[in-house]
Amino acid sequence: MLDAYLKIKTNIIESLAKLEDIAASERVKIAARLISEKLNADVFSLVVVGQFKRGKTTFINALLGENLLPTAIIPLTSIITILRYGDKLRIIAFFENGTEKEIAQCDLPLYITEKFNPKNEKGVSRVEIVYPSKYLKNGVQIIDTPGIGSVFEHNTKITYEYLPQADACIFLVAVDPPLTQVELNFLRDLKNLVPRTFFVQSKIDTVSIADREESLSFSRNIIEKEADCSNIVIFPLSGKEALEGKLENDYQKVERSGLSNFERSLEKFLIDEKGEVLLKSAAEKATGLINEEMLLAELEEKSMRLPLDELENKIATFKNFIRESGQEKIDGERLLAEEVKELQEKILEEDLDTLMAIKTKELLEKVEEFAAMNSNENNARFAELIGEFLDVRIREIFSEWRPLEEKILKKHLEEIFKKFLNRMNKILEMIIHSSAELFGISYRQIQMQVAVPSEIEFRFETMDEPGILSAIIDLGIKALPKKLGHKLIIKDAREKARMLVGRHCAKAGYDFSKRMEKLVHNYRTYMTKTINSIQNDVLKALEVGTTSKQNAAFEAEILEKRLSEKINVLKGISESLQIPAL
Ligand SMILES: Nc1nc2c(ncn2[C@@H]2O[C@H](COP(=O)(O)OP(=O)(O)OP(=O)(O)O)[C@@H](O)[C@H]2O)c(=O)[nH]1
Ligand SMILES: [Mg+2]
Repeated sequence: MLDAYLKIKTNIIESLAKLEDIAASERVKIAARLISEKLNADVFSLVVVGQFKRGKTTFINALLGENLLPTAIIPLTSIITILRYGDKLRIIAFFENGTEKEIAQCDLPLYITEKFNPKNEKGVSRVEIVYPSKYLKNGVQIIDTPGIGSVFEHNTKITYEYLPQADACIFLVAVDPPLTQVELNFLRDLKNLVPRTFFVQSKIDTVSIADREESLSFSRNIIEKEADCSNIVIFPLSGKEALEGKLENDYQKVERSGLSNFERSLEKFLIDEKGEVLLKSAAEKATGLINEEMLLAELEEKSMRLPLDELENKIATFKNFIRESGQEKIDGERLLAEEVKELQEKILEEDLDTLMAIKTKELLEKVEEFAAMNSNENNARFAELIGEFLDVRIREIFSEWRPLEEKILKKHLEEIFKKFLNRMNKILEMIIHSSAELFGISYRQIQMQVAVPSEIEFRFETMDEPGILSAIIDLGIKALPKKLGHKLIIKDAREKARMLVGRHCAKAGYDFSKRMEKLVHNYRTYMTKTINSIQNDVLKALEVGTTSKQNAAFEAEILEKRLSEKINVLKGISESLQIPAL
């Protein structure tokens, strides 16, 4: 499985290793290693989600072909369980207090199930299973999540919190009952959080073919309406039968179970969409580096052949050109700073103002509703309940808003960075072009691909401080008559609601701005450093010519021979990097 993908990936990694070996420029060496490491460590998180008891864990076992994870009739999985590749089975539990512990397979249920670790009393933050499955070999991680919508609300929360890390989701719905309201709500959230979702209809072995068809078309209609799309594919399958089939080596059973059909689509997706983007960008970056190294080698070769006075003249012209391009760099950096400032002032601040106005109004209304529903409580309890209510709502407001705003800002930043990258690449192009022209060698395009916008890491990190509002009431209110007490408490709660929305907006604004500034600074520094280093590499290559002229003729001959060999090797690597269409 995924053979084509792996072959191309290995080829790129091997080409990069060869390049690293022969490159003269330290920067090219480092860049080649980084591309290779990234490609190697490439992690693609495929997260399996759905309402409780839809057969998620059974489905993962079926994909792996082994009864690895515990399943049950009662709501079971309670901890994020990450499966990744390794030579032999190893299970590591990570705890909330920062410690970790290797555990035996038979002990797995003690850590990841609601039954043996109720309300996560063991404080497990995640469990990682290293497992030698072909499926996990290409950097794909499969993640089992607790089911949503069961009586164990903390399970739903855990899954929601993990969703932003998903590269793609597999959403399991059942054949019976077909799509529920809980699932529909979940689907709405998924749309905003996960780039790609596969739909699986599980447990098809439990109903007749006619019922299966009816259920499938019911779910499809609803999902299509919700997703506003007319060609949703839902894979009907039986995880149970697929697993049995794999365990018994009965491949007809696996085929009948519907799993093979799903596996083929998943494989296609991992190659066509995930793989293609990833491999192409790595190959392009590698080709850029080869071109750079080739240019330097050709410049060296040329500089050795030119008479000294002519060479010195050309070096002086080139230095002059570098000085002139300095102003362009400064202009580009100024524009970048201005555009990011505008993003902060025009988008982020306006979004925060809107959020504050809408959410304050909404929250005040909800406080009134909540108060009316709890009018029978005594003052102390009433205050406590309202306090808790505000706590929960504030948390909800900002945890819903943050990822959405993050997406908006990221999109704008990507555009700004893209423009900056283009400007910087133009400067680089001029430098390269002028040196190639000056020395009469063929011009090769060299583009800075580093830190392209898709790699922008932009995650809002600050968490809410816990228990923002523990006491809303001062003790004196306890003794007042209920009506008056409630009135004062509501007044206090309304003020706190306003203050809290305001305070959280300000905090979010500050955090987002700081992170953006840091990103921009890193991006700009990296680009400028890269341009400077390329200029220096070119100059160094040219100066080889001046020093070689002081050497004995036979030494120069050896050097020239070595250079032309190197150019041939680089050409070979470049040719092997042509990626066939996947
Ligand atoms: N007949 C049949 N039963 C299945 C199938 N898949 C799962 N089951 C059964 O359904 C029950 C729940 O399966 P799990 O895989 O634990 O479900 P889950 O979605 O992981 O459940 P939670 O972790 O609690 O959310 C178990 O008793 C499974 O044996 C299937 O394809 N067919
Ligand atoms: Mg499960």
